[in-house]
Amino acid sequence: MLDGIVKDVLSEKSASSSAEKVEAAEPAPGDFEEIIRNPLEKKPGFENPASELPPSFSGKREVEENSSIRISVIGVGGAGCNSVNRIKKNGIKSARTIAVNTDKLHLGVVEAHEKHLLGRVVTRGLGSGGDPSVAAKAADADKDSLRKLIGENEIVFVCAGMGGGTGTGASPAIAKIAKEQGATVIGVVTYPFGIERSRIHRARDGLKNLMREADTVIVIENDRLLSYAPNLPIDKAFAIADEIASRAVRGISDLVVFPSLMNVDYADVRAIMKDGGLAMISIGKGSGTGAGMVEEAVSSTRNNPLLQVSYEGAKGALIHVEGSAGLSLGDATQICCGISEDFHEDAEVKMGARVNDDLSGIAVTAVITGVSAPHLFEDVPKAAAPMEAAESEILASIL
Ligand SMILES: Nc1nc2c(ncn2[C@@H]2O[C@H](COP(=O)(O)OP(=O)(O)OP(=O)(O)O)[C@@H](O)[C@H]2O)c(=O)[nH]1
Ligand SMILES: [Mg+2]
Repeated sequence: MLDGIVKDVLSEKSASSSAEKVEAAEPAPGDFEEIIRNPLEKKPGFENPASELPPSFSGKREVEENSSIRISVIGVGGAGCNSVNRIKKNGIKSARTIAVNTDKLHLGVVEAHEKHLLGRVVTRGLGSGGDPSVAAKAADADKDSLRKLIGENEIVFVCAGMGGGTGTGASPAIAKIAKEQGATVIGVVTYPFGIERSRIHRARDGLKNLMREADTVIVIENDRLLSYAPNLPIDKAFAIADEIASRAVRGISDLVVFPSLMNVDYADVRAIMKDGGLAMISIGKGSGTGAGMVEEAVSSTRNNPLLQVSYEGAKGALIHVEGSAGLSLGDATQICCGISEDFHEDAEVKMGARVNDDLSGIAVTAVITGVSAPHLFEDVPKAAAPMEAAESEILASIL
């Protein structure tokens, strides 16, 4: 099945510029394979003049009015802003979106409730030149305006791609400010492809810094995406990573803000995400009914983690089960038990269940905290094997 999807993907027109990248369309709800297939359909560009953006958090119009839970999603750098763009275009109602970048051009083409050009005096809107220390200086110079921009929140998501300059260097400072102002801070970051070489070093340091400031950091390994679809063009792989980040954020955010069949409240999310450390996300699906559907949902969720980890010892999980009107609490509970069977005995596992009539089966989104992935922090071997042609092509399109 995957082969057919990859073929579909490769026959699509490829996007290479950042401006094109941000226009990748959002997929319909469904399983991981659908996420791979759907980001490829292009939508016309959008226009979002600054004058239409809400002036402040209190001025936000699209966020659910009854909610007393304030959630902000901050995209930092190119990848982070692309994720936020997707989250905003997917129509999030439970959170405010903020795009932050040192690159004025890219900021101009992304959609968000609010935008901030980072370190205007340091970088003059021209980007960080791939240097995290420049981005850290830019964040430091903008400390006061960032404090105002971020404001007080219950939950703040900080989205970024680790390995470049801006997201890697500025995310920790932004996470720190959000936390100082009272939020539970959840990082959602991608880890570069193995072939991005020097970026791996930067990513490793950036991830360590971010983990120091955020409560939980969800990592999506780009190499894992390619292991599901090895020949995927790079822009499609990024569109998929952005969609997965979008699902993680929207899943958690909607769970807290909107009532559902089985509710998860802010205290639940805080209990799991507070000091959650390294986390991973996995997406699964189930079709049919009864035991067969439960088994499929459990195995497809456990078998497609986007971070190479062992589940043993995992210390928490937030599992969101969505299904059509036939979804029973019994089935949802069994799915949850199956996914978490070998977690640490004191693991805190919370389940949310929601009826979604747009779905024909069951869709599962699981965020699992307290996992360990030592390979992310190991030194990258200096004498690497010669690059394959396909690898060089990927590298050329990233740099
Ligand atoms: N999810 C996602 N990841 C991306 C995208 N573009 C690049 N990446 C990954 O994110 C890493 C950082 O790239 P960017 O976000 O473009 O870098 P930046 O933070 O803007 O940093 P500078 O441009 O160097 O200031 C790259 O090494 C890639 O692994 C994207 O569109 N989506
Ligand atoms: Mg950039």
